[in-house]
Amino acid sequence: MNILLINPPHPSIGSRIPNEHLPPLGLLAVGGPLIDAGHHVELLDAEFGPMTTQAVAAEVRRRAPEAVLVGHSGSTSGHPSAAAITRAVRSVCPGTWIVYGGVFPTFHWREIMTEEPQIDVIVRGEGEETSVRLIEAVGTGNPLENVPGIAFRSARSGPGGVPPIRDAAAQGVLCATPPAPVVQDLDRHRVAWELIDPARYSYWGNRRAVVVQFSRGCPHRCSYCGQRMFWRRWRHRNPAAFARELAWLHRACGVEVVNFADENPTASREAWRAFLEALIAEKVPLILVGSTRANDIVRDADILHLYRRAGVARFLLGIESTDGSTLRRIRKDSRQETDRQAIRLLRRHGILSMAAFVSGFETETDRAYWRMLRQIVSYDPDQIQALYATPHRWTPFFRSEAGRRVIQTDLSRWDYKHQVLAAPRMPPWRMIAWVKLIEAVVQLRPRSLWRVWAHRDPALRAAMRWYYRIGRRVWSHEWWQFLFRDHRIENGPALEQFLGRAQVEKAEVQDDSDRRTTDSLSETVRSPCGSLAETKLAAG
Ligand code: B12
Ligand code: SF4
Repeated sequence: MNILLINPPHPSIGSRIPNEHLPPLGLLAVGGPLIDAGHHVELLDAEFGPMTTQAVAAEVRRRAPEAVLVGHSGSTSGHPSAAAITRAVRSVCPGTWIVYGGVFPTFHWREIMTEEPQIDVIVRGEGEETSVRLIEAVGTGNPLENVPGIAFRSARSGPGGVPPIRDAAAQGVLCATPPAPVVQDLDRHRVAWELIDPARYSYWGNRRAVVVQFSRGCPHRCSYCGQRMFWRRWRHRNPAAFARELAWLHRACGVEVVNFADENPTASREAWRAFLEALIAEKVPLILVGSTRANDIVRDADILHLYRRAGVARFLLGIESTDGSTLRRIRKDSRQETDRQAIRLLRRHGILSMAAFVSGFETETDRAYWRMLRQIVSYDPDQIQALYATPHRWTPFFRSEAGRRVIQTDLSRWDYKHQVLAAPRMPPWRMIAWVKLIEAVVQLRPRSLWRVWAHRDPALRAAMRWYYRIGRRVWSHEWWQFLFRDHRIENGPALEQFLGRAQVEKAEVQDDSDRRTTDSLSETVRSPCGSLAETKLAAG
């Protein structure tokens, strides 16, 4: 089959301010198995330009694929753009199958299938195996009911006396098959690197870059985190094979920077250490950047030299809050002292630390922000990233905030860089003023500036200058957006009214012995779609 993968342009600061793009790993991960199954696959990356919706539609018409597969990693805030593209594609290619996948559609399939009749199928969960089964069924005319992990409209009506759920366009019965199993062996499927021109993608100050995944998921249970709910179980790739792939990316494609997509690449000390040693043995001068937990850095104090030798240049640490009771409430499973120590250890080993903190978890008061500012300065990270608490429907945090008012109803602004929930004791202007003040103080204090000039590693000095250049633009852009672009509403809907009911109950049933998340994707449907009504439909 002729398949076109489309990466829609994302409106957020992360995509638009730096004039650099990273390859859409999610789509490439889906593309590899499809190519290996014998299909002809191409990629249209509309982030470049960015392409307008009309230009994307014209390009799709020109290429005339039999199926387009759309998805974006920045998935909640990317949804409006993805949906607009599917509408435009349908208007120019009435016969093309339109398939949509990713994290947000996985948990909002019911609403999306109802509101966007042009979308034929939503792939729920990981895309590698489901896409191959789906495209095979589409190509051979086999019933879609037999493909686990999808939602679609069936022409068939509900079984014996059960009222079917009909979509808005009344094209058929809305159907969801049982969840697909997680991809057990991450080495079984390959990423379709051949679909990109590596020279177009860069990061870290115009260095050729890719996104990769050593592991999926996370064994921890932070209440606000949607990612662990999506991937369900922590798994990792074969460390040696993964190191070989990175070395190949360097030697064959000229890749210099590797950005880890992992939620928690260091969850297993043994596996991570094996990877570091294998990569060191490959002798490739790669720059590795990623995110991990402060606890793991402290745990690995004795092997941090291996991190550095393998090329780790920066780790983002999700500090989230500097308040002990908030950390416990959001189940961060971390302590202030650990966060502080991790930053010190990284510095000692010549690795930059980026501390991410989140506004909106505590009762926002001037006193709380003042305390946060002093604490972050005392942590002394090299870089900080300020985010706003953004409730995903598939998290316990969403459930606990279900009655809170939404002040931002434009989903494209749900990108962690905009306040979306009302704070009972603080107006939005004061919240952004505190957030911007904290960013400015932490980045502009003499000690930070001194490091930019005097850090012993010239490569890290250059990387820090790059971050300051972007940061300066983002900082002023966010003020500009706040003052002149964003439309906040005062008496907005309650969270649950806006996004639908929480979908977290089953996901929270965990086996604490190994912290293996049960099937969070089964929120709605466990039985085949023929018996939809037997199941408890959590949403809508
Ligand atoms: C690397 C990264 C970035 C990079 C690069 C993005 C890129 N080009 O890939 C940068 C720094 C630019 C970035 C920016 C942003 N990011 Co970001 N980013 C990530 C990160 C760490 C990895 C993304 C990734 O490659 N994942 C691995 C791939 C394999 O997973 P996947 O994309 O979900 O794809 C799988 C399935 O979802 C499915 N699938 C996906 N698409 C499709 C499509 C079809 C048709 C099918 C069938 C299946 C399918 O199959 C794939 C394989 O199983 C994730 C966290 C994470 N671990 O995912 C955050 C993450 C995606 N980012 C996030 C956000 C919020 C943003 C920003 C909005 C931040 C900002 N304010 O600027 C922007 C958005 C712009 C953008 N370009 O994405 C959030 C999204 C939250 C949400 N659910 O909405 C995440 C999940 C972080 C988090 N912890 O919450 N990001
Ligand atoms: S440690 Fe990070 S990835 Fe893991 S559950 Fe917490 S926020 Fe999510």
